[in-house]
Amino acid sequence: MLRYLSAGESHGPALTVVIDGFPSNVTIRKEKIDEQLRRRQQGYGRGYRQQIESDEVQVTSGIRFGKTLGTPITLVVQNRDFKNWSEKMAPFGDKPENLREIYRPRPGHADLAGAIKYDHEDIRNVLERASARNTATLVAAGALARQLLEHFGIQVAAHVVELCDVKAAQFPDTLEELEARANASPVRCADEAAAEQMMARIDEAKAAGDTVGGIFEVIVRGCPIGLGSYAQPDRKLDGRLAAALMSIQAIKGVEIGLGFEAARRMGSKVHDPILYSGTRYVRSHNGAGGLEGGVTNGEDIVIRAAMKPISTLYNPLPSVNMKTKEVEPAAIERSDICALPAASVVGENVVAWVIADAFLEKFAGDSLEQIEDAFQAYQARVSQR
Ligand code: EPS
Repeated sequence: MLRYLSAGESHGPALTVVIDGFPSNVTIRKEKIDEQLRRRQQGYGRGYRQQIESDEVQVTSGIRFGKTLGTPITLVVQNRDFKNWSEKMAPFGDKPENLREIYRPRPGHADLAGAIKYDHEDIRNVLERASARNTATLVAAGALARQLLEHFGIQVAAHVVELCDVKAAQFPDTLEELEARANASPVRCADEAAAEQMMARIDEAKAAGDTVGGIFEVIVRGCPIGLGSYAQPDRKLDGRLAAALMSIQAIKGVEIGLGFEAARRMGSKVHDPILYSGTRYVRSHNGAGGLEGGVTNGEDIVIRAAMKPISTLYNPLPSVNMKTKEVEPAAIERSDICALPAASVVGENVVAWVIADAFLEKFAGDSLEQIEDAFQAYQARVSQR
């Protein structure tokens, strides 16, 4: 129903995303897209590139006078750095004579497999598209989705819970407070003491020519009961969320609710007793993370993703020169030391996209008005159960 295709190289002219299936008459504010793009650019541990970029969306189709038309929406984010790469990334013409090509794949990156798969000699042809720069398009698309979700009272927030071996221990009581503290933290961690230690780990990694990863958590509040379905494996919302998060660069694991911890406990310590508040069904805790049978159960969706450390090491691991087959240190490309805070913002927006997709599947309609009718009719039915 809701789908997108993205395109663009990290140092090419621009990144583009074309969105199809977005309903008409949804109010979209450009500032809200730019705000998400700005949040994604921040975070302690980012490299020099973010000082060059100042991401801003350009809308080239599908929105008129601040409202969606129901037609494909095209979002473009320019790469300011392209002015420094225009010859090295030129779509036409000959290769410059002094071009520095890359032959030493970085362990952990798509370099080796990509160069073999697509028959490239210069690994730059791989890394340009494999780059996490493309996450700007995911965020721009997610920023549209969350403006639709906000209209129906659905909020999405994310925060960093672990970085390397440092764990956040203190969590604020309310989602608003959690969000405010994460937004104010250079590592997007709501526990200030842990955040200090996390920054120290990033400094240590930087000094050692190394990198660090970690874990972020995304929370979705206000989802109606019944998004997703158990009817087919590919309609299960937990699987769709996990796939979307795993498709973000460097994400190696996803868990929902108790996640792996559920495997270590007896069933009685995992599942959430069902209570009735007088107006609706509620749970005494939320080990399921808001999803049972691949369907939302009305509680908060709680989902965590683990990010591996960035694979460009300034103190590189051994690799092989693909031209000479000699063992040599892996190539060093300008990079970040830690992009976990940025990844948490990407995760937030990617989750918003998947929830919006499931929402539009359940409350199908070509315009916002038709979706509102379907949503209200369903809410009325749910209140009778
Ligand atoms: C990235 C390498 C770095 C990051 C980049 C992702 O870029 P550069 O090589 O130009 O310094 O800054 O991330 C972004 C540009 C971004 O906007 O997130 C990589 O190899 O994945």
